[in-house]
Amino acid sequence: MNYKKTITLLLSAMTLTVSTPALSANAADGIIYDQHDAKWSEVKFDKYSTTASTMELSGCGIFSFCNAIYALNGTIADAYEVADWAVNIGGYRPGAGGTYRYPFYQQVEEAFGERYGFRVDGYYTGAVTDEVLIDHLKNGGVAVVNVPWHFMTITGYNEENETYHVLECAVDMPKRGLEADSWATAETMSTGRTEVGWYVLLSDTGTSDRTIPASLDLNCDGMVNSIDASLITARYSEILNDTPLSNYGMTDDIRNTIDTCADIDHNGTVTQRDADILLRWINEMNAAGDVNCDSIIDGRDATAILTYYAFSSADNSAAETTGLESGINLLGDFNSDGIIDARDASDVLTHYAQSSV
Ligand SMILES: [Ca+2]
Ligand SMILES: [Ca+2]
Ligand SMILES: [Ca+2]
Ligand SMILES: [Ca+2]
Repeated sequence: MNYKKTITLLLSAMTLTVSTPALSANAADGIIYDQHDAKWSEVKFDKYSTTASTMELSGCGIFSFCNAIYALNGTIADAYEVADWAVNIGGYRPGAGGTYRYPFYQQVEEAFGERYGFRVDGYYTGAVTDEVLIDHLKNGGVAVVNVPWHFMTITGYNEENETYHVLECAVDMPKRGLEADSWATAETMSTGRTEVGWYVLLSDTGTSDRTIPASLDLNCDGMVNSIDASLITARYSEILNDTPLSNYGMTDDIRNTIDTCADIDHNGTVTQRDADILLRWINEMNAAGDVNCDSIIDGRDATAILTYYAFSSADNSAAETTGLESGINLLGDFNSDGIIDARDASDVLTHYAQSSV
């Protein structure tokens, strides 16, 4: 049992009273589509108008819908495909009024509901303070809302301070004053450019395909885990700084794979957002304790947790110890006490010993 030997050695090498800061999972609830991403200035549909017909200028209804689906259940709706469909049914008329909410929401469930795992629970002319909207948000639903000349997404309601979690797909648009992802008061969402006058309720049906694509095993080691996400981050950094990196075993083959397979949010380029989406999926689709995501909770996971803990306890900030750091962050708190430490490693081992008898 090499693992047990490793664990014993590591355990004896460290002081268990040193505690690491509590690590909590990243909510990663943010937007999936920013209509100001460069790609969307080049995607246009000329069926209704040949001017101002790009998705950058008129795609807010499409992007807000796609952002709502991602917030709802982590599924990435392909904004181009949705737009193309909506253009054909008259639900999206770029340059001629943008999204036509009624044809769009009367038909979108039939077209995409099963694949993206949602249903339309009705649409209403009304205000953000409507009980039906607040109840829906409290029950885990999301909403696309219409404000003057624009659509946005609301994904949550905080009863304590009566604020709404709002996703703005037109990032860096100061005239509405909201970030991509923010909490806003009922007053804000009832005033001026952010006054909600109509909303549609969307609920999760659990039918979307939530398998992580095998093509995201970027380093071809048979597992899609946080090392693959870290490779995306490293590649983004390479592109940004025009400097090659050797982190996480980066090679030219892996670079090519990332460039062709890792644009998860379909915005035309590999960025940190793609890595963040993969991390959200890793978090949601693997069991706590299975930090390397090979569907077995065993000594490998315990070793990774312990190695990470040993280095972080020693305050070794250069600790790129296992390559699985972000996965350990998300999945390493096996005993759910809010801290990732040697007890998790030990409990993983106990669990493994019991389940492998
Ligand atoms: Ca991999
Ligand atoms: Ca991307
Ligand atoms: Ca494992
Ligand atoms: Ca723990």
